[in-house]
Amino acid sequence: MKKFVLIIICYLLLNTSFSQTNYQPSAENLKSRQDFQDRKFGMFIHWGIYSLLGDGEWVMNVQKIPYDKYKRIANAFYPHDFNAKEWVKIAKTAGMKYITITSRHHDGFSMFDTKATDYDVIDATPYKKDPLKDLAIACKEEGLKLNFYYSLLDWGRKDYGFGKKIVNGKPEDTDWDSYINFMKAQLTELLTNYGDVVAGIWFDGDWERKDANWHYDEIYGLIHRLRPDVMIGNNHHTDLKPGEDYQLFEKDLPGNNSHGWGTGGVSNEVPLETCETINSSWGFNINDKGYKSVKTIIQYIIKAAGHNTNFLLNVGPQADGKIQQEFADTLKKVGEWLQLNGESIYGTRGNVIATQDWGTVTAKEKKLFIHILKAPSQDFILLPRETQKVASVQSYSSKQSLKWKQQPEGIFIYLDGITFSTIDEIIEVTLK
Ligand code: JFZ
Repeated sequence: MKKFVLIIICYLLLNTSFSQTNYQPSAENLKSRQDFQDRKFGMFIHWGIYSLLGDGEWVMNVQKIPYDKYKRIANAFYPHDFNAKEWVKIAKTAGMKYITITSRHHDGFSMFDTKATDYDVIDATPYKKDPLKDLAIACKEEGLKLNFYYSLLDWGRKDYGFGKKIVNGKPEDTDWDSYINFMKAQLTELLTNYGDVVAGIWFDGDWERKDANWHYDEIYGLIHRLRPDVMIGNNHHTDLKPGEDYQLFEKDLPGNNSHGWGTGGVSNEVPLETCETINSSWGFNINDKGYKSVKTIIQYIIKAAGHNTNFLLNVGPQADGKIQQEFADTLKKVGEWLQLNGESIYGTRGNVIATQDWGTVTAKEKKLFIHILKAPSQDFILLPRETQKVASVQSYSSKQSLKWKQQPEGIFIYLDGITFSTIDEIIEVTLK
């Protein structure tokens, strides 16, 4: 009897401590959050069998390709030019400190070795190797962290029941529990087979069925039980849910909601991340020539940092495994800028002042980095409400001292003699 009571107590304890409703992040998790914020800039990778069709990761849905036909392309997936070390080198040269890659997108195809389905890179392609394994090893070697994008939405599986009506939190006439269990099995694999280089799970697809019961309590609980340090993010475009460790934004700076997708507020409890495409597509698109300029990308990194937000820049590699040259060239130039100016980005925190017409500010210890992205109309700038006393002000590039005065309304910095660089003129303020 005593034994029985003990078992019951243990069971209750276990269950309550992993319930996500009153989720308290572990010490390891809090450490991961700091580390994540220090890393600032990451590479997003959308890569799957859809890459073969060169029309983005939504091709099956957009071109209305029946699932049974779409599945056949897996047999042609053989990325003979894939080299994880090359990808990591491109990311590292760009100054990126982590990678987030699609482990399974909405087409439901698993780009990793999974026992939970045969519709995966090992069983369904002639390649028969796990690219995520190689990537994990290469990231580990080079000091990058690896996050897995994981789609909740699945266009093909019967138990998901794409298009079915949701009744009482479940799609009608399907085995929803089976789908939830399938995801749990896969997430367990992703969190146990790739080592401690894995730092986060990036969920997507929730928005497809807002009224479904996704069993987040169990799913998030499972992740935190297996790996308390792993950060959970979810691209659901609403308020942060219990158990989530970072908040995701898509093609937008937090709070702007410029495309009207975001209905939630911006959390001030957890790290933030926003993602954007390097051209106009996530998955490889052979016709997409909308390449973003080096300037646009660098200024995005800066604005995001000023918003206390990480920037996740996407590339969609080709089906042969190559990241196209146009992307690599741009990334190299971004990396050259970060080589010179990374001190004003990595390890900093933002939200020092509200974004100004001329730019933004990042901060680290006793330093403020003023990023002037657009020459101001007057010959001075005002940093509102800085109460700490200033020790010195200088141009970051020339180290030339600048005149300043500190008044109740803020710090006035005079810009005489500054020639504005086209990307970012950095002014370094040292506080006492
Ligand atoms: C989602 C995916 O559908 C897309 O393929 C890509 O992976 C991106 C990073 O994330 O994109 C979305 C998700 C939701 C909306 C728009 C794009 N939405 O709610 O309008």
